[in-house]
Amino acid sequence: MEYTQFIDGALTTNTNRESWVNYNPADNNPLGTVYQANEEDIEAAVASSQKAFQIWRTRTGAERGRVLVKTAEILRSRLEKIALLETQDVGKPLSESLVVDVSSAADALEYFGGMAATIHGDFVDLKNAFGYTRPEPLGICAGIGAWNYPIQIAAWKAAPALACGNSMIFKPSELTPATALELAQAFMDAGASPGLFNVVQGDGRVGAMLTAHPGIAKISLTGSVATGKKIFAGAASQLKKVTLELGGKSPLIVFEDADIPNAVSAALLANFYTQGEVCSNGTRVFVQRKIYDSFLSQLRERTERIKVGDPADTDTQMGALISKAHLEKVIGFIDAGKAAGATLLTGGIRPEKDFKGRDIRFGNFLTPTIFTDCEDAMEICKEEIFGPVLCILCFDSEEEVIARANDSAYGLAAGVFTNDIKRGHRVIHQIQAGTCWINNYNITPIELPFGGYKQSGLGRENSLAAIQQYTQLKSVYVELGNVDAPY
Ligand code: TXE
Repeated sequence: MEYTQFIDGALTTNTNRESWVNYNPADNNPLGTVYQANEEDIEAAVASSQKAFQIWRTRTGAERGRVLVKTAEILRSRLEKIALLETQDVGKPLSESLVVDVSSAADALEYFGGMAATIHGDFVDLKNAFGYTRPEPLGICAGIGAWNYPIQIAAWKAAPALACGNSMIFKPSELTPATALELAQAFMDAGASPGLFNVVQGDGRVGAMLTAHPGIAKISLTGSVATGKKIFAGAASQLKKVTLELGGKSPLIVFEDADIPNAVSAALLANFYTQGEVCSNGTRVFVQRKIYDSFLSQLRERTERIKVGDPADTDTQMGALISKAHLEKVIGFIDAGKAAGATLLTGGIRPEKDFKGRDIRFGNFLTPTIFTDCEDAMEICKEEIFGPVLCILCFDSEEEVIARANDSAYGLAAGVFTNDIKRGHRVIHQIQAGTCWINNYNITPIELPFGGYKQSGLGRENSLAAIQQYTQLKSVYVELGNVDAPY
């Protein structure tokens, strides 16, 4: 397989570029070669995107919406193929990619496709005059993606951008080049103009080229806080608009009156789904002292039942981490946790056989890990690990847990489990986080905004809030009388 650029409606064939091998995390066998976009590719992508933008901006919202909805239909018709590509690229179980990744991408296209015709301004009656506003497109928007949800991230950026009349150049993570190309092809098959959604491959250097390019009006990143800060700084010289969906170390708070089986389910999903490689994960699980022992015994028992193994087997519940380097990084955090005095209750093992006895020693596998005897100041409780590592912490009072939950530079997400309706809302209103759940976790319907407070990002994806991220507002005053001048 050759992962090249997708520019002006087709895959490019020029492969005399810097390149690297793309590996399957499940066995580290090569899947193909990725070709890094060069300056020439970036210029071609910008020229093609500009041409498409000039056509697309004249389309009505209804016309734009039809293309987005058709693209969603095409993605759904190719669900099995794209889900398998995602599983091979990311290492996530097919049982996830068949249910979440492609569907969430299609949901975004349908949601913003349906909204496109309703994007309008306001009318204001004034004294002997009137005013109106126009939400206008920005131009070429660049999307830069992370490796944990490649096609979902690409669609969560492309759908609102295109619904608002922009064109997009998207750069997937250098570790997951495959499914952005599938989305590009689906747009073409849905009747989009060539260049409306271009894909360039590459690492941070290509991302930096997109950020610096004067022909690109906006950057939308999904990635780490460190990268978000680099892009924010790079965009500053041109006051370029940015949306930043970054990392987190989010609290999941379980009060003594919570439904414990449900709270345990949420803690498992918030730490081990997609091998724990989810930015909004609730990796600091705060449990009220009275139920701590019963919660922990149920959590441990169910964690040790999780089926770790071949991601391509639909019975598998947890697959392989994205790369050897990332696996080593996560193991480094586990070693640091032990050295700091936390107790490794279960997990943290590199299994040689999976739950069906298959040899998985060549893949990036790690058994789901729980640390107890944690302290808030420990590195494993402060830093984002981005792997299957759960830190459980005990608390006594509501005031105490709110203060501890907020004691973080991050502010992406938060969850609260309680059957006291007043307490649930009272607590969640005091948590400094942008994306919150009461009695569930990590449910992200397109209808709700997704994004963080503090260093977890800027702006929002999904919901009506995304429209403001991809338009600029013009106000127009219309005089019905004369100009009243004192001169
Ligand atoms: O991020 P990286 P990764 C976060 C998650 C974790 C990280 C893991 O919390 O911290 O992403 O993903 C490009 N200029 N989220 O390792 O390294 C790079 O090529 C421009 C949060 O991929 O930051 C890649 O395409 N671009 C998220 C992208 O940035 C640059 C959900 C991200 O790379 C660049 C998923 C530069 N200087 C993961 N350097 C959320 N909040 O939704 C790198 N890139």
